[in-house]
Amino acid sequence: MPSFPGVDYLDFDSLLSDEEKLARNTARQFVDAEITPLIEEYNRDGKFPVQLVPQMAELGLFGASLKGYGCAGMSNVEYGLVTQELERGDSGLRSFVSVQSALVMYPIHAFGSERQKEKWLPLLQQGKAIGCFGLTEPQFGSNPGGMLTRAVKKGGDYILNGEKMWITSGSIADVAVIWAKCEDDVIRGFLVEKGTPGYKAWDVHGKYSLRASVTSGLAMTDCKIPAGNLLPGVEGLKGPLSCLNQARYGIGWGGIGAAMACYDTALNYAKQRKQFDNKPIASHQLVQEKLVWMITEITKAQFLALQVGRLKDAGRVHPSHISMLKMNNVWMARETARMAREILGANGIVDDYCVMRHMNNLESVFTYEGTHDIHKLIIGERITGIAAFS
Ligand code: TGC
Ligand code: FAD
Repeated sequence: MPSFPGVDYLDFDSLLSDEEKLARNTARQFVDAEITPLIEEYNRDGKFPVQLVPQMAELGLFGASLKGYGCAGMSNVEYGLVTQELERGDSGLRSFVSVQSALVMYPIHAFGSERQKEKWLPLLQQGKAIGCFGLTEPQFGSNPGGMLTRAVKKGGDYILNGEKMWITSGSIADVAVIWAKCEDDVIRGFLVEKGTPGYKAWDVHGKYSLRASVTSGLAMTDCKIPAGNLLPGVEGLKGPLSCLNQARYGIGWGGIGAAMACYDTALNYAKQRKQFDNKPIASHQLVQEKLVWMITEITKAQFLALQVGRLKDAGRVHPSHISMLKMNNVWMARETARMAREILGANGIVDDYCVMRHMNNLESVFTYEGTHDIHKLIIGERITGIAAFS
């Protein structure tokens, strides 16, 4: 049995099926046994625990909500509960799984040729190949439609030139899903394999956030890609944005996991730490106020995630619903981590406890996959009909 007790103030579990609870508990057990004991060391050293990849594959965590090609075929709610648990361990581990599943396997599954699917999906599912997703560029983050990366058709090949930045798993990836503008100015996706002449990856150093995750830059200089590596099933910005819907959904659940870890740590600490008349700090109203805020927001976030998951499983979700989930739950987790840090006092700043690691990680999560404010604007457009991006 997993050692983490969960956070369930309003009998959330009663809304889950046995299969959903099993998926969550399996991931919970994996996190408690394999991630929690080593994550502080890997975070301190700035290393991704790559040795966990085969175990994650064995548990069916890669491409978990896809069907066929060896994938687990989980429901969206099951997949969400898995990403919740992974992020309770560390946002970097959840990032790895999100990228592999939602940003690499999903586009190949949804938009790839049968040959591309048969070649890559089993390898990616088994963790024998690692993938990355190159959309962001040094000058184009929130506005990926402005990208400068170009793909020019030459005989039976495409020639790619450009640079991608802030790419999770970039330098360890065997295959990169690269989004580039073609001669007709339409964005298309390409599979670029490690070792292709003219393709280079390097790591970003000096990160205070997501230290247990690989973040890279990618450069393509006259990089020749066979035309068979073009993803034939999609054209335009809706290609990469469809992938982001899948990843943002998992992140919305992930925020709950990071918040649960911080709340649980702060609650236990507050009950044990004594100040003034040998009383636990949990006996003070100002400390209780923080703990109550946390559990209330975690509880609201759970119901939001479950409803978005149920809509997604029913085929009724809109991207702006997923924006609300990502925006609210990551904000909630970031605030929870900061409050937990306060409750731990000086102990909150060292890695004997998980809270400052989560707090720092959540700065990246707040920014990637659409910043908090970009999601506000997506929801704003949905309710007013007016786009306010530019
Ligand atoms: P816009 O004109 O609104 O749309 C262009 C076309 O795309 C369609 N579309 C979508 N399709 C599917 N899903 C969505 N969520 C979609 N949103 C829009 C739209 O219907 C249109 O289709 P069509 O057929 O008419 O052409 O595009 P815009 O240029 O105005 O941009 C809108 C905006 C700002 C919302 C979008 O660019 C955006 O979401 N920006 C944020 C960028 C972002 O999230 N980047 C993430 C990079 S990947 C990453 O961070 C990975 S971190 C991974 C990890 O480690 O976990
Ligand atoms: P900018 O777009 O420059 O935004 C800066 C600020 O301006 C933000 O606060 C933003 O909200 C605000 N802003 C921008 N436009 C508007 C507007 N219209 N109205 C109001 N405010 C606005 N990308 C990938 O493609 N693949 C990956 O695997 C990947 N992994 C990442 C991993 C990490 C650790 C990080 C930190 C980032 C990753 N990214 C990845 C990139 C990420 O998606 C971008 O950082 C994000 O989209 C924001 O872009 P930017 O950093 O260029 O910020």
